[in-house]
Amino acid sequence: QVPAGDDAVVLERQSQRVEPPKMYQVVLLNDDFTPMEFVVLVLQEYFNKDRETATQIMLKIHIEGRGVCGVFTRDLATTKVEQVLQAARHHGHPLQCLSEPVE
Ligand code: NFA
Repeated sequence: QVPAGDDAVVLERQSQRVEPPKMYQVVLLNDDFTPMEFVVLVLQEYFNKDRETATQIMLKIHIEGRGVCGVFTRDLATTKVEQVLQAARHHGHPLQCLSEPVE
């Protein structure tokens, strides 16, 4: 039996705090112009993939049209999208990147 008072307040605060955050997947889209090597480098640089995994993800995007590069909290997913789009623009590639809620 939990007595009413400060303990109950603390328990209630904790039950609110431990809800897992909504997660967002960052997706790369295929296009006909961005070099395969650039996509592999992006996956290594911004998504911490090793070269083999990056190559597999790039080929999946190339074949299926899109692919998930990573899953993040909302702010980090937004930052990843901005970083990828800025790098692509900087190099003159039309590579597209977006984030969307998981599930
Ligand atoms: N389809 C691009 C090409 O043939 C490669 C690519 C893969 C682009 C994944 C974008 C995403 N050069």
